[in-house]
Amino acid sequence: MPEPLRIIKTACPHDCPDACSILAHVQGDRLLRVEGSPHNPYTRGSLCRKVAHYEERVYSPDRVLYPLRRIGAKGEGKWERISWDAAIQEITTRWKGIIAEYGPEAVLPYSYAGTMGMVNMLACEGRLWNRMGASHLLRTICSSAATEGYRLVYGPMGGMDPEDFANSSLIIAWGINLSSTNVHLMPFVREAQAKGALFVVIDPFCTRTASAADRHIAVKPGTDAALALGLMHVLFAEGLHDEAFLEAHSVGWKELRNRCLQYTPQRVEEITGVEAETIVWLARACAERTTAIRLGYGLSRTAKGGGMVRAIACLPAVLGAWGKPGSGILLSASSHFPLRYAALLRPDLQVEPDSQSSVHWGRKRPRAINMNRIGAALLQENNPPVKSLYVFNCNPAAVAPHSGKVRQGLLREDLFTVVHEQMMTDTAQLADIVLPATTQMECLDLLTSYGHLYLNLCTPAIPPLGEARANIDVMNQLAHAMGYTEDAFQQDAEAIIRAALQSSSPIMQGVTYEALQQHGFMRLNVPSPYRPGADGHFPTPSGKVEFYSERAAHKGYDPLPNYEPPEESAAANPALAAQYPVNLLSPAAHHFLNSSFANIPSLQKGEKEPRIWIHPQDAEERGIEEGDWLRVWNQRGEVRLRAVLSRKVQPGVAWSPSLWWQKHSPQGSNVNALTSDSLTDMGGGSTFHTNLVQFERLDAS
Ligand SMILES: Nc1nc2c(c(=O)[nH]1)N[C@H]1C(S)=C(S)[C@@H](COP(=O)(O)OP(=O)(O)OC[C@H]3O[C@@H](n4cnc5c(=O)[nH]c(N)nc54)[C@H](O)[C@@H]3O)O[C@H]1N2
Ligand SMILES: Nc1nc2c(c(=O)[nH]1)N[C@H]1C(S)=C(S)[C@@H](COP(=O)(O)OP(=O)(O)OC[C@H]3O[C@@H](n4cnc5c(=O)[nH]c(N)nc54)[C@H](O)[C@@H]3O)O[C@H]1N2
Ligand SMILES: [Mo]
Repeated sequence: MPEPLRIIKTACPHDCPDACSILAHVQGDRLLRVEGSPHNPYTRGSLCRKVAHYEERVYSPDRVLYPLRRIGAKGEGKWERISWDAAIQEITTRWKGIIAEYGPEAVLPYSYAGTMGMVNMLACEGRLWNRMGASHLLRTICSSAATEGYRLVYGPMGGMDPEDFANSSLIIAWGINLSSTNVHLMPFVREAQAKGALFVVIDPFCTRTASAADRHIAVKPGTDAALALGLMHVLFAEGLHDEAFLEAHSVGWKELRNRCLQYTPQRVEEITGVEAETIVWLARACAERTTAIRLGYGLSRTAKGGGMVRAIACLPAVLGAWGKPGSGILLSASSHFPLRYAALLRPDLQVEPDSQSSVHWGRKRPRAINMNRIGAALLQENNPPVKSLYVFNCNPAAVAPHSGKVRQGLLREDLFTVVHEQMMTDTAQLADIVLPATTQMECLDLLTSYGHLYLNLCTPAIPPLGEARANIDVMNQLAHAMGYTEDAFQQDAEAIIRAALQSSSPIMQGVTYEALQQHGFMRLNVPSPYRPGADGHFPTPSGKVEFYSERAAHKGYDPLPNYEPPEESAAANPALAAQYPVNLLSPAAHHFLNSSFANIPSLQKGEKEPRIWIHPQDAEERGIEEGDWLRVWNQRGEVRLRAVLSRKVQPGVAWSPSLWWQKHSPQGSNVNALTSDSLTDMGGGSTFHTNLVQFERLDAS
């Protein structure tokens, strides 16, 4: 008798705004297939290309199934299998030695959002490391610039309900490639379009999303703040602003109006490459229609990315759009979820560094290390040096900028690196100890979302493969072996989820562990559609929308939104641009999720090869033809990419969907060999898209 088929309600915790509800089909211990849950009103039963065949990832030959200890040279790929007990013993013995000699800050946890589970991401970022007094990682690689820019204007206010986009008559996807990175919003865009809405995409590249839009506005990279100020110039000049709203609910709108005087459509055309007529047209359309802006994190990964987001974020307020049907802006929904975050992170476990060891570094709090500067930190920090790195939920060798430095740092003989991973990634390859991690099909977790208003419970569908363990279980074991006896380290995933759900907020009313188990997902207890900002209150210090910001002035920023060119651009550094004349963008690939899925053969087939889109004019100047292999380089490094000649990209701009693993890339380098580890204007964010390069045919030199 074959074992009966079971269907388990679970969800996708990968780093994506859509956080889909999933039905997992299981027979015995085997995951047969997954399908989107038809019951979730936002994700509506469909799954993206990447997750639709999740069984390929779960049973990938790259899965790490047992703890491994390095036996060859670093990076050589020679391992011996060891037991979990031996691994935990070895790691904690090394840590105790390092802590005795250098203090706990010589240990650095390094993680991002491989899973976005509240337990296996968030709880694992706090607890153990707080108790240890380890160095604190600033998790800035993705959203910190955008978050800071947005919050200067609105404070921590969640954006529009994505389901309300169906009620818009103008939708602007600004610096976001919805058809690849937020696919479940597209049906709502289509629904609006069917009712007569206009769909506009603002992106330097004609993406899949732009190809499906009514209008594509090809802005020059890094200039969107000027475009936003130009649009507001037209709104103010033509009296299309909502003066009653601005008077009652904002600070500094007249100062903003004065600032916008400098941004005439003609001047903005010169800066952005967008025709003055288009700017006037779009401003008027925004005023005439109910306008929803879906603002991407993508565009904020530029040197002035925080300022760009800040300027764009002002638009719906100038229009008086908040609280009206189908109107407003959505950058992130995260702030809508009022969980008890302290129950996850446990900041109360924090100890002062001094009390931990004889080594005194003169600080009250553990030192902070920006994750974008991991290469520099590994090579240069000496107060104390980073002696041990514990990596989970992240693949820094492939995803962090200026990867030449990152690799050099990871190759340090005296660095003790532990990588807890599902796959033998580029980073795991460089570890001293690799620990096997469960996938979401094998462990329990709770999910919020940065793109919608539903909580999901990830329920394990199958037992862990091999000896894989969930992050939280490993953290607890490490804590015990370190001799930490606090109750926190006795809590398993379920106990932590229950604690996080104990919120007094009315928005969480009825959302219990049992209810989540029963339904799989639950909407926050808010009206449908939910219209934040409708009460005219904004969670800033003044309670109003802040165009003029004292907080910004206090931090040393311009108190008003403004446009500045990135330092690494033709406008600011013509000498550098003469040497490296092309701005290379390396945004999300359709078939990969950052570097996740980039080892799955069927998805590699979709992405074909590491490629670069260049304009025919740039190709002709260099004698390049379609399909040629190119050498692409700058002062930071060099990569090989296959040329695609296309007018989808502007002259002087190139586009390379990311990220391939280093080990699958020609000469072992992906685009991050070229990207810069300098930080954004605010938020300490990454600047992947501010990246001047030169290229030639591979056989040209
Ligand atoms: N398929 C897929 N989905 C993903 C991901 C993935 O890797 N693959 N990654 C996930 C993660 S971690 C995140 S943070 C999100 C990111 O999702 P998005 O916010 O969509 O980020 P990107 O694709 O990096 O960039 C979006 C667009 O910004 C454009 N862009 C670059 N510079 C500028 C600029 O100066 N101005 C303007 N207007 N546009 C600019 C790029 O051309 C690109 O088309 O997606 C998530 N979803
Ligand atoms: N050039 C360029 N670089 C970029 C970007 C870009 O647009 N261009 N995008 C940037 C952005 S937006 C982001 S968010 C970062 C993302 O960078 P990362 O956070 O490193 O994301 P991934 O590459 O998806 O790698 C996540 C890893 O976590 C592992 N993992 C998943 N679940 C678990 C788990 O439960 N436990 C453990 N231990 N491991 C798990 C996966 O197998 C995977 O190897 O990359 C950044 N890098
Ligand atoms: Mo991200």
